[in-house]
Amino acid sequence: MSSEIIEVEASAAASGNAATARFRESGKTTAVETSTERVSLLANEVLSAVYDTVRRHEVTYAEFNALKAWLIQVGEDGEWPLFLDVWVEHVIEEVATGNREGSKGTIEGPYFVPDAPTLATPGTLPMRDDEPGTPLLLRGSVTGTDGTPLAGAHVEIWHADDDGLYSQFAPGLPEWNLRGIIVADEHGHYEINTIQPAPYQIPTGGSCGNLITAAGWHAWRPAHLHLKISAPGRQLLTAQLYFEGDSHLSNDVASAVKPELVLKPLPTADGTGRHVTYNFVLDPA
Ligand code: MBD
Ligand code: FE
Repeated sequence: MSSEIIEVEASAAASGNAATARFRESGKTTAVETSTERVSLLANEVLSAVYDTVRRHEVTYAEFNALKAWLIQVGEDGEWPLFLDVWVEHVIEEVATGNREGSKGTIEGPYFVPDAPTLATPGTLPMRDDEPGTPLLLRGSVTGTDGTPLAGAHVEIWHADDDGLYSQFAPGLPEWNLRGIIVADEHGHYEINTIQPAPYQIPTGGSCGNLITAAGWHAWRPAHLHLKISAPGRQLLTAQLYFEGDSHLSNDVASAVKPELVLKPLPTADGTGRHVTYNFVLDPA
């Protein structure tokens, strides 16, 4: 496994620009097939909502110009992925997955990187020798909604470290720190050793932070693990798991918490870490 240190400058613009570059590389923009009628309908409805707001609240030229300057800044900071994932993705995810019977998922967010190292189960995520944080053992099963154990399912996990930093989006971290793909065994069981992530503030030094400050909001997300669970013939499940007792469960800036996604870890027998079981159920493709 590579221990290359990826140098990313420690600023909101640097993490924003890294997220923008990752999005451009992701290929997510290539398969859009939307009719002119639908583009017109959606654009007109969004613009109508803007006109309503302007009329209802008598928005001034000064406010209009502040908006223009702010939108320009969002692009310069590379924060369109951050803005859209924090304030819009949750409703896209709700609509996209509303008819599923299997496990609940939630938003992906801006910090996924494909092609993480693959590990057999039980596996330990790549981490530094002195990685700070409480050890966490996450294990469970992956089955279909029909109850079939999904042998060889992929449990992909990525999360922030004890300082709330994601590898490849913050300076000085090994390339794949706290990122990996665990391959479930022949019974569909998986077991991952990692550390518990810290409560997390979205970057505050850029335009999204400016909006939060100007509006008197806060930048916190509850501590979370990001996951993508996949198996042939099943729908991809993109999820996050949270921790009972976190004070930001009820006021996540990204509105991405669901009660089904809250873990209740127990102390390990030796008292040094925590363990928890979580089972994933995948809908048919
Ligand atoms: C994150 O880590 C995150 O998960 C989301 C949704 C937005 C910003 C940073
Ligand atoms: Fe995150």
